[in-house]
Amino acid sequence: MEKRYYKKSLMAGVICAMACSNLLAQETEFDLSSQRLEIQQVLPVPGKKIDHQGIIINPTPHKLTVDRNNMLDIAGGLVLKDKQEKFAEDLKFLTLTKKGVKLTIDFGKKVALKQGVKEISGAYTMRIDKKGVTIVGYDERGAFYGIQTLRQLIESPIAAEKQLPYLDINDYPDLPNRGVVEGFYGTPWSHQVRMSLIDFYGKFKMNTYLYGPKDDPFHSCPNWRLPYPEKEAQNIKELVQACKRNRVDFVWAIHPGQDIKWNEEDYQNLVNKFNWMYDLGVRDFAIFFDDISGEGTNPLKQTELLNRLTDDFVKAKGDVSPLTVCPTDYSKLWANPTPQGSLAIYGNSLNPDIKVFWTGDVVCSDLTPETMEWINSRIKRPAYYWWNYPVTDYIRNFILQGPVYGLDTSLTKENVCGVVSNPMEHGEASKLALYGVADYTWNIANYNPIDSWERGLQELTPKAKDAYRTFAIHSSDTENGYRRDESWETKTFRIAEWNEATAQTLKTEFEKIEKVPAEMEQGCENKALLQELRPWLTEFGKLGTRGKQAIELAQIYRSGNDDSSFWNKYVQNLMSKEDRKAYEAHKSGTLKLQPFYENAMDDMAHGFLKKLLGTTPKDYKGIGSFGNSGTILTKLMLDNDTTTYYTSGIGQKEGDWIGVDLRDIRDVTEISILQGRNSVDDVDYFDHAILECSADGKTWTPLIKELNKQYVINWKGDAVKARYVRLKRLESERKNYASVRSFEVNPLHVENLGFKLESENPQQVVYAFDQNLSTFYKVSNALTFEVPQGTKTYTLLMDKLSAPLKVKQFDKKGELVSETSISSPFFKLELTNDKVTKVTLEGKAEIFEVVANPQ
Ligand code: LOG
Repeated sequence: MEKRYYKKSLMAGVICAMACSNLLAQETEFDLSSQRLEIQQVLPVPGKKIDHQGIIINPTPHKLTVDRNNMLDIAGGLVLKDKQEKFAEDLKFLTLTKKGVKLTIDFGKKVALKQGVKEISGAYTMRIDKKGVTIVGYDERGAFYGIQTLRQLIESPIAAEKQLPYLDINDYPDLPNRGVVEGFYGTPWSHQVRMSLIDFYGKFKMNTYLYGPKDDPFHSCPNWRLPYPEKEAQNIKELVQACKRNRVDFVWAIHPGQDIKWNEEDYQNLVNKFNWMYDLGVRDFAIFFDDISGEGTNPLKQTELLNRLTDDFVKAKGDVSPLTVCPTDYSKLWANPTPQGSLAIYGNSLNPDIKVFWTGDVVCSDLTPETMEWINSRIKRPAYYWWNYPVTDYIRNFILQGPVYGLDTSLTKENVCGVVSNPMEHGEASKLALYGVADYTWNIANYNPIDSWERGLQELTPKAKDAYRTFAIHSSDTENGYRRDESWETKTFRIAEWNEATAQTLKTEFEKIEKVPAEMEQGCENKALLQELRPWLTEFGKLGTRGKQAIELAQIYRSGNDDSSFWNKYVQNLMSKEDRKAYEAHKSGTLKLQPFYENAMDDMAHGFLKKLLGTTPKDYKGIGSFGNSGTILTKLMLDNDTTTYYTSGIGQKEGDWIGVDLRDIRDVTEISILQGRNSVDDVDYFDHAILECSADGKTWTPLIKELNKQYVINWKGDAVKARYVRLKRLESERKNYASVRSFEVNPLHVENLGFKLESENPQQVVYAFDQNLSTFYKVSNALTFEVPQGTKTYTLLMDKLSAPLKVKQFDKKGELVSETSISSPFFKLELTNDKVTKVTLEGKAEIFEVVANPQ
């Protein structure tokens, strides 16, 4: 199901507001000078890399004391004393022998008490000394976690020679519920990926896997009432078994709300389904009421159902755990805050054993004490945090590989009863984030985002860590969603701020990026991970190449003495329509790298044309009041392509505006704007607006005082001196994004050119003469233009030519004066004599500009 549109129809404004959390800081009066920069507000990632001195254990243990002077030699194997005979299957990573060093494993309240193990499920101690290795768990799960710690210790660099240092660990989880909710829209995980992930949860001490993929029809509509077909049922059985092996609770969730009837029949349907699932081995259940509309949203009915199921199903079975629920009001964004609201109803009437999900202030948001206080006071219990990260179902062209951060480190289980991450449909590529989530939920106060991420990279790609790290650091941001920091070690710049050392460093980084795809193919042993990453790696490599070439090009540009070579290399390094499509489908580097490339190319094009013209070219820049108004995204309304558009990416509000900066004060006589993503029924536009202009960016003159529900805006009038033109929102109820397909000021018309033209496309031909290199005209057969008096030469700036182009010069009588054939995209055409009155270009070409010169 396509996420965004689904949401739009069901819950207006949900998605539009979900991205707002970090960006709403843009309230203040807009500073036009800051529009020159990429304005990207993201919080930096906290923490730093630590030297673990050869011992890598994730999640970070609470108490660990090491005596490096004494080592236990395990090269000869270990003699197992598994006091309760539970762990034979969990020790395959060890060599077990009949004689040698002892490994004692035990658990239970009594022995735990003696060893000082915390009275918490999952707590354990591990001691290594001359007597051997001793693991004591508070419960079976605790002992299992002790074994995971031992395994990681043995895999750590310190144990390379099969020697373990003497040590003492006393460890326990901070939160009782830690793990993953497979709760995204899109292709559910494959069975294989699920099995691999379940082992991953066990290894890193996560104890919960909630099964609830939105696009599993037997979890949600239309088939929630039906049993799983045989194959799927068998798979679920296997998942339950895999979870058991890994001491993970397999929680099967149902999503019945879109068509549930609050009657006895549907109650029975639900119980029947739960019974079928019970028969497959499921002992933990959840009901999700998120993203629904209609009758199903009724909180009284929801709580009634949950309470009845608790009594008649959960308790009656005896071996089923308390239920978990995701309420319809799962985020503060639209939750009714009053004592009559659904959350208060939950608080007052829902069985206190039932865990209640919460996604925070918006759908994808940080976990803060404030948001927990807000929800907990209403539902009267510590909520269960559903963290919508690294989920990408609302930005499927991204693959999020950045650090796990935005989770407050002062929280305890009194504030939040658990945290589950909702990952990407790319299960293997989600492991990097899950490694961090495992760390945070286990040891909150000591959570160090950067360090955890560095360890995660090493864990996932031990033989290609550097390559994976390079990809990951530049593949963290969402561009238009839950913003994440990206490329934080990289400094980019504008061509005008050139500094040789910075340029060299950036070039080296691009060269590194170029090599990443091959290095990952070589060194990434997890082929399933590689397969998920591959389309992004391919695009990432190309970004490296064009970034590097942009810097090489800048060197020619700055030397200023080889126009032909500059232009040839410039067009070589332009992204074609196909390149853009491919990049758009698998994006990375959106925070710094691609903007560097775009800005560098545009700035050089502008400067180059300025030199050729001797005056400022007529291209202009997009500006506005939104967080992304200063970014390359505004180019989409200036690209002469009405199928692409700039979008604010956050909800509009009073006073918002979108406009252009003409770079110089000009006589403005005509403006054409296409608002919205279409001109028929789109919601992403200003439905009440004013069109105005300004010379200084401070005093604004209205051109059209009031526009009501107008997608197409045209203004013509007496010349007004202005540098800025904008469309500003007036009072309105609307909270959608704002989008603009096209924003043209003083569009050039053939009749105003001052010379005659013969062309195949009179609408477009002006783009070859508009003193603007961001537009071009495509010649399919021929273009003829009249030579104005005094012109001596022309410079033709074209895209790469697929075949030679003929240039013919004619005199007044139409006689051919000369003919040349050209194959370079840069051509200086000298007119043969002053009798030449017409030039014809014959062939196929994309002409960015025809520059006429008097010399
Ligand atoms: C859905 C979830 C989806 C996520 C991110 C919850 C509770 N439900 O807005 O299935 O993956 O957003 O797009 C959601 O978050 N609703």
